[in-house]
Amino acid sequence: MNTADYIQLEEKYSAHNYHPLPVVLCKGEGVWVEDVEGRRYLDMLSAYSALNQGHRHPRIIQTLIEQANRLTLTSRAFHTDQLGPLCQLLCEITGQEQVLLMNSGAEAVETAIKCARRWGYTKKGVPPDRAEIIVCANNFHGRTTTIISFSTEALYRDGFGPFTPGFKIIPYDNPDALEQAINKNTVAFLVEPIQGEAGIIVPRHGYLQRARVICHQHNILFILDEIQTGLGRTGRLFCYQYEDVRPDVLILGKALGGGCIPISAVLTSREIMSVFVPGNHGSTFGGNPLACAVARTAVSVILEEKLPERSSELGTYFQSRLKALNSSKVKEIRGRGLFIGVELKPEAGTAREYCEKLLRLGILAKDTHEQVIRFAPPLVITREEIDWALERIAQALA
Ligand code: IF1
Repeated sequence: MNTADYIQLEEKYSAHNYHPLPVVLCKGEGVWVEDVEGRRYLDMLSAYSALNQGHRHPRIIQTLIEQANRLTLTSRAFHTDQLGPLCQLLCEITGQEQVLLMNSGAEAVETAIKCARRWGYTKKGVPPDRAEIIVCANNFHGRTTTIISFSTEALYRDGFGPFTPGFKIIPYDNPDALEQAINKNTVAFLVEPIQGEAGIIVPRHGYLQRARVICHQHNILFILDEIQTGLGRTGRLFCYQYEDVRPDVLILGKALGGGCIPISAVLTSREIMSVFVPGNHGSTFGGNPLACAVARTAVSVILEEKLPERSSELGTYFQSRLKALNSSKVKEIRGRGLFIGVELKPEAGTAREYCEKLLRLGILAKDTHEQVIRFAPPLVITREEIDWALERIAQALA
């Protein structure tokens, strides 16, 4: 079968909830992937930052195989020798006290929402069923019915109601709006440190710090969704470290699974986590030993290979070289570390067209919001590989 055959098969038998670029991948190693025709591509999407360690990192695959040969799944009806060590490691690197493991990012966000609501009722004294959570316009936190209830993107919501109440939407990067939106029933502020799907929107420096202080003053939980920005992507282990603030509740996912297995986590204090008691929350696969083992190696690869530092250094280099292209097609280049958005001028055409051009030149990148090309390669990328990409990006933007 060739590219057209595989695409046709997907068209026929897979739901059409995506519009992938026309390439059929079958192999990956490091920053490179190969399609069924034997063509090679530099992956500059990294599965939306789930591949920070690159494709099939040897240490991660070794752990995967070893653990697969020992124990894969028990459910949480029993203890395992993998859950505790991972939770300990995650607490050590975040300064949090306890962890609740789930599978997907959306599930972890749901878990954080449930945590905040129950904290509001049991610790803050909010009257039953009145808890409110403040979120930002243009957020992306996942696709469950509750999470899309507070999305501002029609595409994610249309036809999926009725929606879950209890959310208040304010503009992003606006601490005054946060302060004004708070009332006695507010239990939390849920926010991305950089808005990814919205088009790599970097808030002004000091935003997180101010939001953190406001949350503290009003006794509401400051919840950071670092599912995409976390684990090295933006040039720090966690994006919040740019402002030296620690969230009350931290949500991780994506790269925690080392690019090969879904696993997500909610981290918080012992006090806040105590809202969860046996039976009131859980998941069959959450915290399974296979995912825990992989996550432990996934994190230690990030630390030992200094991937946040790499992201910072190479991200600065990549961004400055992109700016130096001085392309007349480009309106703005922004981002932090290797989390970069190139916004095209409306008259230059859509980002999708440029991603198709880049694909033909051997680069995988993905458009977001019509006009933004997102560049977020695995953090193991080298300067030479960035130079290789830049030549082709220059061609595409010429
Ligand atoms: C898709 C976007 C990125 C996330 C943040 C939670 C989740 C995500 C900050 C949910 C997931 C993914 C989902 C993926 C595409 C991708 C995405 F374009 F849709 F918005 F990365 F920018 N919080 N983002 O970015 O995590 O449940 O998916 O594990 O196709 O929906 P999940």
